[in-house]
Amino acid sequence: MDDYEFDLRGFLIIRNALSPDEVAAMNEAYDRFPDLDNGEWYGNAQRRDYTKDTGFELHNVLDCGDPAFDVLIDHPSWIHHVSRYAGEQGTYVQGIMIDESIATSRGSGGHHPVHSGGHDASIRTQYAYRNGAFRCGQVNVLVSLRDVGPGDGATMVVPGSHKSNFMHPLAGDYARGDRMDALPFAIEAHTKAGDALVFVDACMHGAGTRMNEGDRRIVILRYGPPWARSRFGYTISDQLLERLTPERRRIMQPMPPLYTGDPRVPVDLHSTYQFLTEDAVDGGVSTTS
Ligand SMILES: O=C(O)CCC(=O)C(=O)O
Repeated sequence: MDDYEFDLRGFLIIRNALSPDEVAAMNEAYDRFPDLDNGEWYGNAQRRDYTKDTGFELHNVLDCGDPAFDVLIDHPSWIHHVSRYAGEQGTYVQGIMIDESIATSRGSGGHHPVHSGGHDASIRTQYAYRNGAFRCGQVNVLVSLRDVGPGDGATMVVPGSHKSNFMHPLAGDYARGDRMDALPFAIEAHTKAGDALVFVDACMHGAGTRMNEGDRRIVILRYGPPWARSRFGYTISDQLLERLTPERRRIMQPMPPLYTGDPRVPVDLHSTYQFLTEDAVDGGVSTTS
């Protein structure tokens, strides 16, 4: 059913993805965020609001220094979904990585203009299902830390738009800050604290205007094939890498250079990629087939 819904609509909602304790721990971590101006750093995370209306957006939050968020990296509620949809399964580049993680907090009047759509067809925004396998360029997981209902500025999606061949005629202008509240065919994704919205980035999305008082709190995780890289060039601190399990490190750390036999890449990292033979580790180029 999940595969059917994801293919049909481009998104699905996993209810109660986080436990109440996990939600509480992350809300406490939010409360510890310092007041930051745009561009300022908190550990290895940086406030970088997408637009003047999107609110407080702490990019690279997984590396802000607060371990409360570590559990998100490979959370059992969605790691199999993202691996299945964007993990290049069954190929020589099988794997998954997170290249962006953002803690957002948005107050009354805030919104996020609509963007993306299947018509773009860049590899990163691609949606594809071929020969029995999903080949998504990017899958987003948006985890709600507070209930998001009518008037709360919910994330909005245009169901099915990941397969669209045309740009939405009324998409407006992202840079101008056009709002998507009344965009035909767009719907709000209402969630409870702990729910996770999973969608292929190719599905048109954004967020409606928050009308209610208070702040919406969502953590955004962008998963993609392991060859992807951060657009903003954040590096991963030693502090984060040291405290992570090997499984979590593999998701956070970019794939090692392939086929180069680069002596700087530890052999145990090569061995995590099952397609590489001993020859490849030694500098050869052969792969298992
Ligand atoms: O803030 C939201 O709900 C939408 C976020 C969004 O559009 C994005 O992460 O690309």
